[in-house]
Amino acid sequence: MTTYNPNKIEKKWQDFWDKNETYRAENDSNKEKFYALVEFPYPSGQGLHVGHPRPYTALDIVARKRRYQGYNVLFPMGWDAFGLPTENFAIKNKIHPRVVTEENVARFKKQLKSIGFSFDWSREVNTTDPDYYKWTQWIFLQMFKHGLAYKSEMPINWCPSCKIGLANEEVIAGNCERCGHSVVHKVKSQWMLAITKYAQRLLDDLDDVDYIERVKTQQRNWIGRSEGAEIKFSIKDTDENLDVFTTRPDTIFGATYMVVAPEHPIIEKYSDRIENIDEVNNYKEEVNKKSDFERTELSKEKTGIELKGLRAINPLTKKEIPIWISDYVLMSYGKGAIMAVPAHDERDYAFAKKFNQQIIPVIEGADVSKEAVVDIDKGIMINSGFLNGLTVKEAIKKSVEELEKMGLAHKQINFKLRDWVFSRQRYWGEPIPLVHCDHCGWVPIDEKDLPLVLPDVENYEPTDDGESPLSKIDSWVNTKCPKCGRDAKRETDTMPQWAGSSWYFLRYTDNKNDNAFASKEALDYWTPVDWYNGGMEHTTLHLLYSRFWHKFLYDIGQVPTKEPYIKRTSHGMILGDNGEKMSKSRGNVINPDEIVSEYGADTLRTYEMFIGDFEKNAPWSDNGVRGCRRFLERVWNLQTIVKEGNEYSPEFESTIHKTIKKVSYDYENLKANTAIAALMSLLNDFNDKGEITKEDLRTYLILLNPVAPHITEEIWEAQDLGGYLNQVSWPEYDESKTIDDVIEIPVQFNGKVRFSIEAPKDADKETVSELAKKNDIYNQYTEGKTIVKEIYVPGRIYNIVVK
Ligand code: ANZ
Ligand code: ZN
Repeated sequence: MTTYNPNKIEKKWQDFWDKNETYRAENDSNKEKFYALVEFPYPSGQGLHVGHPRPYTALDIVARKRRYQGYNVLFPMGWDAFGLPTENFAIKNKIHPRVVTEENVARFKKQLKSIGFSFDWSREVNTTDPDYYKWTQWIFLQMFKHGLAYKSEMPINWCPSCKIGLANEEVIAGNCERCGHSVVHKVKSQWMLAITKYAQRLLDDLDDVDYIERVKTQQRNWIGRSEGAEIKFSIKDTDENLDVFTTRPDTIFGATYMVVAPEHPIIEKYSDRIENIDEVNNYKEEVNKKSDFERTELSKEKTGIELKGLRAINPLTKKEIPIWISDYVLMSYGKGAIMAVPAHDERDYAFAKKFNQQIIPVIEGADVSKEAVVDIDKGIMINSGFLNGLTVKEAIKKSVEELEKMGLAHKQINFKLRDWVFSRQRYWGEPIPLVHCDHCGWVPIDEKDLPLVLPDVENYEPTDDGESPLSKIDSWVNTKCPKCGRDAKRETDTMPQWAGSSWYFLRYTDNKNDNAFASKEALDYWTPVDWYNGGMEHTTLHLLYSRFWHKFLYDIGQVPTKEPYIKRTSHGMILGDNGEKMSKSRGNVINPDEIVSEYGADTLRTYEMFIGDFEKNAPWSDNGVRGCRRFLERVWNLQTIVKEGNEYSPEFESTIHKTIKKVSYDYENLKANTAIAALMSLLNDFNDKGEITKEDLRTYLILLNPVAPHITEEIWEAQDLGGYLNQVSWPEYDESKTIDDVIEIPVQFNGKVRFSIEAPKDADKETVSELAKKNDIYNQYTEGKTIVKEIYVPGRIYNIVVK
């Protein structure tokens, strides 16, 4: 027997799988389908990161296992290749971004292939390919035609360094997600997508999908539905009302002043009445430099200016109260103005303390001498006129009812979610296929003229006025109106990187189709995606955006399901060996190529699965890598102790059945780490005995194969275990053989024993319940009834109370 040489065998099997198209998914198949999806990478100049193989291996394991279980598996890969880093590299090095992209894609592909993922490469997609972005543009045009794309002058998040507008989701703690520069506000005319029209559905339909809880929670918070009321406060000596949004109309008797956002229009409107208008304008200028994040941080020192000369009237107390401006009130939320209730709101409290505003508690027992009392849901109203004595819930209802009668309030539901800023003043993105005609306005280009191909330019840098470099190509900009034929100008903004990734999983189902983004048959068969794994950082970006696009496509009859993904899971990061995030500047980056060439792809895969709980961050450890390599060497050496035999060795039988059960469960639950541990333990048992049968080895290799596909195929072939490992069926286990000490447990219905089951001595209630359900008699006693209670006295009796 030769020694274990991964460099040789891994290349051999990768070529074999390629040549035989082993992992090709068939569109016409009567097998049950399984669509596993991992987020396609951005092909950066740095090459593959060791973080990439972690989720890819985890789903590769599931994909391989499902194939052995008889599923027709689609496990595709592609490139999310538009975007800034490539463009910035192109600018710096004077190379066309297309060339940069091609080189990066080639490198990434080679790297992914060297790790032996079972991707169906025949379905590869690339968002920068005109045959692909033709359909990105097509979908955008449908949105435009349905009124979901509109142009708006609005204050946007502007990164002065990248010279682009950013979506809220791209601003992290006040800084540009890409370059880290702090983001300012700038008014610019931008294309917007009306994702807010889908806010309620994006929220509601989370109930129907199987996403891990933290993903659902993040999306819910981001959508941020809040129920409350809009209330009108009048401005003294004017006909003007100041509208506020509040979730706590019950506290209105405690509203002792008002705050409007510095951008609020009343300032301009009444500038001649505001005595300190210069001071106010200075303050506005300061605020403009801050991000929403900085403005609304709870802990930050409150600032503000009173609008001297303007007073509001509290509609219920009829008292005159001052109006302030402060940056903690955002123009973009609610009405851009609040009634401040310092006794029961932390920010109002801090503000009132600093600027000496009156604090009136309206909840019984609230001690507001030191801080706001915000936990007020259970209190009784005081200091509140006709609301006194009511509970908060009653007071909310009553206050709105009264104000409604006076024509001063109505119920209102607000969302935090904002429309999506969809234009970028950059080169390396999909051109927006619209033309502006002075006569007809914005006109879509004819669908038969798609794709609208990105023209070559000489210089990719954005212009100093922030326009896209496309705006400098007159021959591109000047065109004819598709509607009336007069002179017109093309839109020169491009789409954000999130465009192409909002629908890529649909293209995989039928990636060469010229007539549609995918055929109806392909979509009917493959969608929705059964399992999508991706980074938590995409939860409120890509994941939300693609759900929105999908719902739109569903509404216009282009896809068969409301939701794109049945299940969503998320992985933790792989950190440097010092526990910090891997980065060049920290000098802790591990190059996957080096691990593959030194230890082998199977070791890299095994290690990244063994590294820890999938959903948690885990630090890299060279020792851990070596340990996994040694494990695989010991697997290799099993070849020295194998003898003929088409049955399990009697002493291993029970352990093998248990291992099949455990490994099958673990792979499906992203617990490859504990599956590998079980396989290590079984290996020890094999070595302790010093002899195994071919059947022992067969099952062992199949179980390990999804994690370490190359070494297992090679041993399979070398030991002549029959055909190719990649053609086998997943091993079955016999439940009874996984049970050690079996005891008999009587099963009662409403106190009468009806049958008994055999269960493990230490079985828990779930196991006993599962076993009981397998008995036909169980159905007789439960059919058409509800189970009110289940009592399991361990080892003695299982009683079910039905009604
Ligand atoms: C009075 C009040 C009393 C409030 C109280 C809260 C507690 P959510 O749940 O996030 O929707 N608010 C409204 N518009 C605002 C804006 N543009 N910028 C900053 N704050 C704004 O929060 C709604 C609450 O946030 C509203 O209810 C309002 O303060 C404030 F004991 O009104 B509340
Ligand atoms: Zn026209």
